[in-house]
Amino acid sequence: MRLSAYFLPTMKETPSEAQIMSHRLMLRAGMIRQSSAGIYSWLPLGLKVLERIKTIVREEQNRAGAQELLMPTIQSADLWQESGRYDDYGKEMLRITDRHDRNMLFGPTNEELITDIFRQAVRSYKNLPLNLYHIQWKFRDEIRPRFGVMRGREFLMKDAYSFDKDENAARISYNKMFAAYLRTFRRMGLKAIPMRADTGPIGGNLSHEFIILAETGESEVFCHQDYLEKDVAMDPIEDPEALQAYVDAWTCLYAATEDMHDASQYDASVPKESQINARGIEVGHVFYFGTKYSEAMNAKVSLKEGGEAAVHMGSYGIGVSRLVGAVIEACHDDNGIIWPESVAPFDFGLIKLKAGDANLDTACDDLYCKLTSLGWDVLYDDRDDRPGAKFATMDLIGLPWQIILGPKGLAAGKIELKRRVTGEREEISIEDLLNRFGEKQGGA
Ligand code: 5CA
Repeated sequence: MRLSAYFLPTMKETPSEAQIMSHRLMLRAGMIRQSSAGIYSWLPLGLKVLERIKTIVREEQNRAGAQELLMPTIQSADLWQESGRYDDYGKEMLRITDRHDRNMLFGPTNEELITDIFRQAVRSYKNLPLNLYHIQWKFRDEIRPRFGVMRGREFLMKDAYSFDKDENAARISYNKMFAAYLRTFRRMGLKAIPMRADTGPIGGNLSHEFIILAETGESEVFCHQDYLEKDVAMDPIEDPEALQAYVDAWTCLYAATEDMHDASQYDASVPKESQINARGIEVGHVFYFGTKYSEAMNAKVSLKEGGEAAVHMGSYGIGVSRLVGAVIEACHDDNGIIWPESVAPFDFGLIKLKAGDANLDTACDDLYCKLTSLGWDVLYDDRDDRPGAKFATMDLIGLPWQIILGPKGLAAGKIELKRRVTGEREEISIEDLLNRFGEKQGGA
């Protein structure tokens, strides 16, 4: 993409309404614009990051055996009346009436709708286990939307729902999602810690929040410092016992959110020097709630041993749009964003230092074409602007690699390659650059 033609409305000034770094940087880097409180438009650069995060989430859900579908944003109130949550959900639910005066709502979550889809189609234990997910916009009329996309009113969520014949089988589904979540966040360059958590309006008694430690996080959390070094298994673990052992190894240390923090257990079981009391961002939340919805909504399957029983369910959320902010909170410096390669909106920023130099134009255009044809996504700053302004824009938008090419370098056959995360610079020939990066490899 040529920057001269790209819609990238960056801002030099720090927007006064933004209190935390990720919100400021998303506005300044031209990623989002607020349309009303807690509701945002995603501009091209922001949308690219959102899409890359979605892709990682989707790949890991599929790898864990979940199947993607797409449910609507607008739901009928009837199903929520059946589960009893229509009244319980209170003012956070955006209620709508259609032209026939029917009660509708903008979905804050989808337990009811998915249970309805399930009960219409599945009657037998033979069709289990089943895990269905979608990546869809949600609306929650938060009292205090803030911090940009971190606590929005409209936000993008991945929500998965598992159906199993009994509690043991449901535990396997829970564990699979648990392991998939660790992999998902790791692929985005994040260190997420699973913490025992309250279940709130979703219900149930087994639940973990996945938390990224950050000073600006909204949750107060407590954990053993060994979590900071713990390894994530990147390959799915198929054997249920091995999977349970893996989850146990992750949860045997103490980690809990404020709501669940049991001071005596923490103080007794974790040596003082290993205790971390910090703030964090909740990027995912998994729940096992048994038959709460299946009983209320009569979602039953026939059993092998005869008779029938309500299915055991869990739900598994990832804050997809929140993650864009969370990655920035974890990866930035004074000059701007520092994207991990896996979620960066472009792989390279190519800076042409001078406009109106025919040789330089040809060399830059040629390098841009070559990198692009090798599969790399390149943002080519071909504008007629000061070098200082170009450097500042590239640092602000945080692409992993900057390639800087000017008339002097070209005469010596060299480009400058800068790595955004370390600031390291090196001079190499165009040929060496192309050999070093080669073709872009896809996937994990
Ligand atoms: N039905 C369950 C699991 S699918 C559920 O709704 N869980 S949740 O309420 O914990 O939300 C899932 C994830 O969505 C959270 O972990 C968080 O990362 C994200 N999220 C929740 N509320 C917001 C919000 N107001 N703005 C941005 N992201 C949010």
